[in-house]
Amino acid sequence: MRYDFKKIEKKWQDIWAKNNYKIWQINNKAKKFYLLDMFPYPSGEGLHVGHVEGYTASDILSRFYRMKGYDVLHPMGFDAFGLPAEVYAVKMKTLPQELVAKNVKKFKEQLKALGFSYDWTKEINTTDPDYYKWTQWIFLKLFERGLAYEAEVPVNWCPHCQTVLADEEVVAGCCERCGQPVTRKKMKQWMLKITAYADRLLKDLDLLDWPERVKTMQRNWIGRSEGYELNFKVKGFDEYIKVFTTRLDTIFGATFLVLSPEHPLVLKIAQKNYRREVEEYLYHAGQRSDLERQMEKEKTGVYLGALAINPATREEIPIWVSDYVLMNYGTGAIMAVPAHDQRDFDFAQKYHLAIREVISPDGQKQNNLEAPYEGEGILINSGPFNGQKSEEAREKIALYLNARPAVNYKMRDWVFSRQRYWGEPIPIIKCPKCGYVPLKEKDLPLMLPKVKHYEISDTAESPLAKIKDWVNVKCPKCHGPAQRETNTMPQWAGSSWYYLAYILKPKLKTPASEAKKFWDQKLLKHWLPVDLYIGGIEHAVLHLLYARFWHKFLYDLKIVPTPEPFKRLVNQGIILGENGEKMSKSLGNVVDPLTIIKKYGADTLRLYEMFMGPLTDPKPWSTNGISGVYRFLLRVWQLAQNNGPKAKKEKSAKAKPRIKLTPKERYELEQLRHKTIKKVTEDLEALRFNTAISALMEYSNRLNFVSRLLEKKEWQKHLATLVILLSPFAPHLSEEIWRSVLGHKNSIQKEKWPRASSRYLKESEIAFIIQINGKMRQTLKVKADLDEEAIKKLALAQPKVKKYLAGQRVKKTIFIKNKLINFVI
Ligand code: ANZ
Ligand code: ZN
Repeated sequence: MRYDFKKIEKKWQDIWAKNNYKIWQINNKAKKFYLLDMFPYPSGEGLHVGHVEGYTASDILSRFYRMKGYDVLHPMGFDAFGLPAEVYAVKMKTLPQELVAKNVKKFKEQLKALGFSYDWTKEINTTDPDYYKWTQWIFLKLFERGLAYEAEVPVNWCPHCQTVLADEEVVAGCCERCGQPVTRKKMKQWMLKITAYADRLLKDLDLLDWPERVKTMQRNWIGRSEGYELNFKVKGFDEYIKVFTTRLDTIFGATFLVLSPEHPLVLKIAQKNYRREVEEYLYHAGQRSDLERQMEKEKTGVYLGALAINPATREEIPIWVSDYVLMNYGTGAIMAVPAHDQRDFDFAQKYHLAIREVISPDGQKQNNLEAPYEGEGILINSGPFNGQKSEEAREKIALYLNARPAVNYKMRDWVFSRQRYWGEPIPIIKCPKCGYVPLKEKDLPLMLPKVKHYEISDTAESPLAKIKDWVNVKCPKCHGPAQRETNTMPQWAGSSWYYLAYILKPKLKTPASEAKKFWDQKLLKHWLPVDLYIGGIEHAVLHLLYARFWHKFLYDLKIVPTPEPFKRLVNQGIILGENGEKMSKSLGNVVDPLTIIKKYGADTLRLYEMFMGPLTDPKPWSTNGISGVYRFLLRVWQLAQNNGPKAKKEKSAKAKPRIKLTPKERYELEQLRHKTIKKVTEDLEALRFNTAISALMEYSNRLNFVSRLLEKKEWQKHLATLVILLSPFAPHLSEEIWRSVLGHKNSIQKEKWPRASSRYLKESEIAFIIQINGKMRQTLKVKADLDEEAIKKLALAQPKVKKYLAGQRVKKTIFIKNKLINFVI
């Protein structure tokens, strides 16, 4: 029989689907495993090999843990809001709704064609009104607690995508999506106060079994910084400039102050003769985003004509304005210490400002001021603090000058509105009398109306603003005329809680006014936290930070029982093109998983992607590798065909007499069986898929070699073990052999995962005894089954033995295999 993978794979996929995936459901109150994949954005392009990599890994583990008796949650859904669908729908003159439905259908077909064991009864889609009803509900709760607010803020504006972008979506000054430069604009925006959770988001990273790299990225993104705030008196004004510094120990070297262009005191204290220049500077700075400002190498600034008093030295120092100081960090003003800070140093050099060293690496050496010394050291030129260590001086100077400890974060509040159509409507009504009026829970979902035109007006209003009968409503409070918010939520909203939606899928239709019923505590307590989350590194700070924030918020509402959503995170490595470069259309090195499935089958693709190398490593595609894996599966198939009970019957007429294995050979084969069980089990637990596959190949090679020499019963035992261990990787082939060849009625998936017996795992090394004249002189660890010649050689090389035998003649040697050798002298 031919290995007709097309027929086999289709057959089992249909059977699995027919019983509504009940086969994947196991009830076990005591042992659960929640295995989450990063759900895809259903683009028109379909699955790529990177999806297949992560999804195969999690599918293998799901099957493995089910066979180990765990109640496994392994769901899939679609993250379908967002700009690409909208842009594409406009281009194709269709509705995003229809486009998404089409793409989801295609994605599901592809996922099924890979044999993934998803529980499709838990499928979710972020654009389903029953789903976004709850996204809107969470927003209302955030609003209720003051964590969602509207503010006029300078935002990143992408002129190409015509929408606001979160800081996280701006990469090196350009739009993450389209690559065009981002500009600055002041706009009224909905914001989420993620900064209120900054400390907890930082601290609780310690609870997580996540890649250190991702944790570091989040730590840096949150950017906690401890320092002090203190006031500088402005000469001739009743005003103080408050600065934030992490290096209060350098204050005796603070030779000027710098204000951010947006600092409210700039125009107040600028002297008359300097005003015009200052105003011009402010205008130009206003055109540039924080990011552009920070990336600019050449520092610019102007003098305000005003002076401040350094509280430590009592000197009068000039006050400047420059855009290297950001308004939305610290206090928007700094004390500049050019001798010990690169930016201040550059600025002072350019504008010939005083540079005074106050920290010396060793208390003696001076730096000649060719470059700033930014490290810690011993204070010099610092009055009563000379000779102190910089780390210690900070606290003392703070007491001396009355400076307050302060903590700052790099992270900003999350800009949460988008001026586009294809997103969740924000459930807020703006009433001229009552202000912001949230929708009542019973009025959720606030449905996204259909629109004809997707263009954005010059005033940067969302396409929803043009649907007057949707926008104009009665105020729920005063019943006067009011208007709906027309911005929509960003793409990250729906994905911030989707792992909860899978758990609650059976309750998704609950009316929002019965929220208590929806957030089923029994279900949530059973499944949370997610035990293993597999996905790409690209979500290290966006999705993974937002989801943690929402989870913590829901934890505070006592809706979720755990402080963190994802206990363990694993990032799969990127799959590169055959040439070792990143797969891209322009390089022509993109591999389409469907082509591979057609040519070799899903089992081969699954197995190959796991065999390429460690899951977390980047690795290049190899066509050779794929056919190697295919040949392995083909051999397993042939192995089963040649030796199954059926095959035997057919051949019985001309059967040759079989030569049996010796008992020892049989024992060794049994040992290999147990060793393979142990190795595959341990490798799966540690996500070492590639080495598990190697072990299976080794076992199957050996079986191939001896298969004709085994009794039927024994043969079946070995074949069963092989296919059970193989079944998480290559589920179709294994199921086919299990049922058609081995004749089982139930799915292989219902089989218990085998256990290795320690009896067979004994070290094959033995302690060999060396005697001289019958007296034990030494034991020697050696491999089992060595012959006399080999043992003799080893024994005679031992120093101890040499000593006893020195100058003697060995009359006789007695050798007992696997036990002892006796030299008679
Ligand atoms: C004096 C000083 C001396 C500083 C020195 C550094 C070195 P992090 O670690 O990033 O928090 N700073 C404060 N607010 C700023 C703003 N809005 N825009 C730009 N720079 C700002 O850095 C804190 C340091 O960055 C602060 O400490 C301040 O410069 C500067 F030898 O104060 B420092
Ligand atoms: Zn009103």
